[in-house]
Amino acid sequence: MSFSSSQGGGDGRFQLSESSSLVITKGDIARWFVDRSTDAIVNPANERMLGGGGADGAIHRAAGPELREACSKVPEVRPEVRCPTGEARITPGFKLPASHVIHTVGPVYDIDGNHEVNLKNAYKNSLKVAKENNIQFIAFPAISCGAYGYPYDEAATIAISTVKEFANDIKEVYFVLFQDDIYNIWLDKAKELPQA
Ligand code: AR6
Repeated sequence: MSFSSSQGGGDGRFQLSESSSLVITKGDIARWFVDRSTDAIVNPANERMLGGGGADGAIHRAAGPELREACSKVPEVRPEVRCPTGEARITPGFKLPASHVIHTVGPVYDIDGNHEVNLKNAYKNSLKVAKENNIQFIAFPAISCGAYGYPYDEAATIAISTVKEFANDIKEVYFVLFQDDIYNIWLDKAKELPQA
């Protein structure tokens, strides 16, 4: 793997199926890549899809203004909504090391009555868009665990189980996690996966 974690520490590698692995690592998702052609990072965006703070801000800064330009061309499904909560859209990565960005929108924990389903859908639809675009390597952040306020433990359960269920046909699924506490929770949850 070409990506090196910015904060050091060991990566956890787990088998999801015969053909897919899961890697839990620390670092900045805007710097992640594997092969620069069949790899994608997932952007925890908002429904407007024109940038924001957190990981979204870091991804747009690293990609350059062409990313915002490409996002602005994604058709609105209703005024100011290019990607409804739980759905996913794909663009090129422009100046990012990874070749593609899959934009998804997680639920705002406190105000979304359907937050479990919507968080699951954000992971599931990102993987679906990845497969439709022949992505072999995909990196997720902890969707909704920043500005959107999802409790880490609950989010980890949904993230790992959904990836386990829908990662087939993708060689490697990464979680690139910025915070030590979230990294440790994700690692513990992944250790519960059955291994051959
Ligand atoms: N690499 C990896 N993870 C990161 C990075 C990074 N460079 N930066 C932050 N994180 P958030 P959300 C972690 O707020 O909760 C934006 O303004 C962060 O520590 O980025 O889904 C959007 O435009 C946290 O664990 O996404 C939306 O409006 C996780 O990424 C809204 O925030 C997610 O935090 C989306 O909120």
